[in-house]
Amino acid sequence: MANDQPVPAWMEEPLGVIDRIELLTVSLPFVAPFGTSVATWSCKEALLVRIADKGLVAWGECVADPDPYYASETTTSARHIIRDFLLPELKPDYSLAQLLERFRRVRGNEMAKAALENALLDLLAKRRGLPLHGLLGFAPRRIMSGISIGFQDDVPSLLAKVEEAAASGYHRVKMKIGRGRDVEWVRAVRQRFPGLALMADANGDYAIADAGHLAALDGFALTMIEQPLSYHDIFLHSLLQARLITPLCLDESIHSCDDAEAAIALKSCRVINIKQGRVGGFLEAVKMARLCAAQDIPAWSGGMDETGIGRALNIQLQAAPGFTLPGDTSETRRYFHEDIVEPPVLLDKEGFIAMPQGPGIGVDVMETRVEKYLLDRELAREHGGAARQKAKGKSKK
Ligand code: OSB
Ligand code: MG
Repeated sequence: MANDQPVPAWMEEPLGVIDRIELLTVSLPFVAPFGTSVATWSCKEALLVRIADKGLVAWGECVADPDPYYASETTTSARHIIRDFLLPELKPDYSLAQLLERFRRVRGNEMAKAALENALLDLLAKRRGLPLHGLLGFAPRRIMSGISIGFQDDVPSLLAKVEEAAASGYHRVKMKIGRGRDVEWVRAVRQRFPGLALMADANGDYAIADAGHLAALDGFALTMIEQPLSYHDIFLHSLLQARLITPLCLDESIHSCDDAEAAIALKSCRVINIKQGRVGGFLEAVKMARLCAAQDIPAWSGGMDETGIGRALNIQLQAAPGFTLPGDTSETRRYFHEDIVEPPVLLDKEGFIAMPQGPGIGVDVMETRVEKYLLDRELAREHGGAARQKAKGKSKK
């Protein structure tokens, strides 16, 4: 790894022959639509990487949406990148470190890379019978919880959602904001919940010309404003941060540790939302958290409304040093009536979330439920057999 950390032995051992790799797309209906300034999603469509190897089954989840509204990658582009550019690099004599080095040739496409890297990490951890946090050498700990509340039709509905979240014990509440749905909505929540740890996420809805307008949010003691400006901007955020008292947090703009370093050096933000899927995987996310800690930048683990596979990974990740703030890790029932893993994520009496102790991601994938929500299944790699064969194509859409 970087930041001058010693490379662990398991990263340098050959990956060996892997029996079978499949790419599956599932679509799980949400309990309620999730509205943001960029899109409203009513189900979670996710690309899953399933690795079957000598009796073990390992999983990765790509955080891309089916559309390019939050980020440029999609479930379909990630499938293409994994199948046609990343999997061909996978050779039995390569170690994970060597493979990741090969992946650098593929520019961008962090979500695709993360899905495959994370599935391989799950496999490596399961081969050793260790939970992911244990593979990385981190002590288990219960993690803080946070909730991201999407747009609601009116202020009373928003207040009801916030009330419910506060009563459930979430350690902080995030509300979505956007043009025309900002100052008055935040004011209403703050007036009703004066002591609540509250933040707002704009998903890039504003321009630097809105700085004066955004300064009105300084009156509400928000813990931070997430990604007010464009999804690919770092510099203009530094101009905005200089004009606001409220700390800014970057989400969409950060794809790598280099981006984080640039943002910190430019004072574009005082907090970073680390989404392992957006930064190219678990290992880059661990590095980024370490970088943030070294620079006194609080960081937290974001979410992408993942199924239980990605959510489990986000929980394992928060054993790493540097995740000092509550993130977007919420209870399963917030998202799905039925998830594809067991057990579901639950808050304890103090609002914390336990870290699963089982091998790898630490939760069990219910394959009958994967089948139930399956849109597409493709055999991408089979040892000694034909690769790239369409094994199943259901169209439910
Ligand atoms: O901007 O953090 C975001 C969900 C999907 C895409 C982008 C974002 C979000 C969330 C919810 O805010 C995070 C979660 O609950 O997993
Ligand atoms: Mg965000």
